[in-house]
Amino acid sequence: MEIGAQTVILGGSVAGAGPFIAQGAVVVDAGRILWVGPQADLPSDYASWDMLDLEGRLLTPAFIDCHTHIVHGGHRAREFEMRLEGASYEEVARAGGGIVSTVTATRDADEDSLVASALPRLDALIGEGVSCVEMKSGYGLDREVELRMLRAARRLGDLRPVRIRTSFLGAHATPAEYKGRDDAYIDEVCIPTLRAAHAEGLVDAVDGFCEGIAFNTVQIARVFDVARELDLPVKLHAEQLSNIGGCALAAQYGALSVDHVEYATEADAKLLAASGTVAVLLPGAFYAIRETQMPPVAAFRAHAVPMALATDCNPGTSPMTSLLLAMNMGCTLFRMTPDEALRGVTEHAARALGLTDTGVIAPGMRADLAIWNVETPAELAYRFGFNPLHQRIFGGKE
Ligand code: DI6
Ligand code: FE
Repeated sequence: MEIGAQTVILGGSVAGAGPFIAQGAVVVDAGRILWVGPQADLPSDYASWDMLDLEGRLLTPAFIDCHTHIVHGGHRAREFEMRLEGASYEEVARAGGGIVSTVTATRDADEDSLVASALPRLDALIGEGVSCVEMKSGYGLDREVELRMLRAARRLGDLRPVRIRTSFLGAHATPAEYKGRDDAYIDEVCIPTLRAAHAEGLVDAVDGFCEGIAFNTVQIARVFDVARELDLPVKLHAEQLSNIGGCALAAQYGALSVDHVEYATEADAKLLAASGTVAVLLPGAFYAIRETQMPPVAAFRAHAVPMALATDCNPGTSPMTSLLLAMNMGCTLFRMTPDEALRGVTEHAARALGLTDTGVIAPGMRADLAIWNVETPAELAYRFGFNPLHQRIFGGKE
């Protein structure tokens, strides 16, 4: 199916435009959505425009993967085997594996090979209707390689029709050369590198890993203070393995999102609701490390905390490149509804990135759309290991 600059999409159902529309129409003009509603109400002015017939298919906003570490060197299949032999994620990390082993592999990779190794992962996401991918640094942990990762992320956006948002994650782990000197790492490397990356236009948001095996709230706050000074939004890996106050800190800084949040409490949910922070649930990591603590989905729901879903695509705890699978896991493992899962990879994922022009089908929004070989939104979350994408539309183009 061809799509012209001025096109009316009709003949199927539409989700992600407010209430589900069983027989809907969407008018696209120059890459933007001009009109959406029931087909029966379509204004006659558009009668002469190009038509794209859904032939009964479902139209949704294109998907957004709002949390990935897709740029990285190497893989950690050996660590996977170690965990199968009984080691925990924390034990592997303390034994010099974990994040730090990917740091070695990433430092050994030049920019071209970082781009080349990330491309198939990015293509897998795009092949499932993804129009926007967040990518973090955090496996360089020195100035040169953190910048290299962010430059590679930007280049990926030039190589493919996809929007890239970058997050600076210098506060991901302390590298071997600073072992035992976490504060010195934050002050001497992380913060100056953030300033340099920002000066080069490489940073859309600032992230951190707030955890017993990573950084405490005082250290993260020092990084967030610099983000504030640079007028950059913040987000935080919080409450993944324990609760050390990450959500409360993030809420205090008006964070776009807190991510993982298995160990968040109802009190955290209240704070997040008040600060308008999105809870990004990452069921791939939950599954891969066989976590048993469930994120407080009922509390998030009760307090109207928006929930997003993402792949957390990374070589250690979530070597996953499927948002459709994340949707299924969000429902099966976390008891989200299929409707919450769909909003989690569209509307709320956009919000977790601070994007206001995508993620919903509404007049004025970018025409980032996905057409699926299914009849109902629930089918997207229900199957797993199956890709029903028919066509992806990015900024009004196929
Ligand atoms: N939490 C995660 O799940 C990833 N990073 C983080 O802060 C794991 C990263 C890794 O193990 O390489
Ligand atoms: Fe992560």
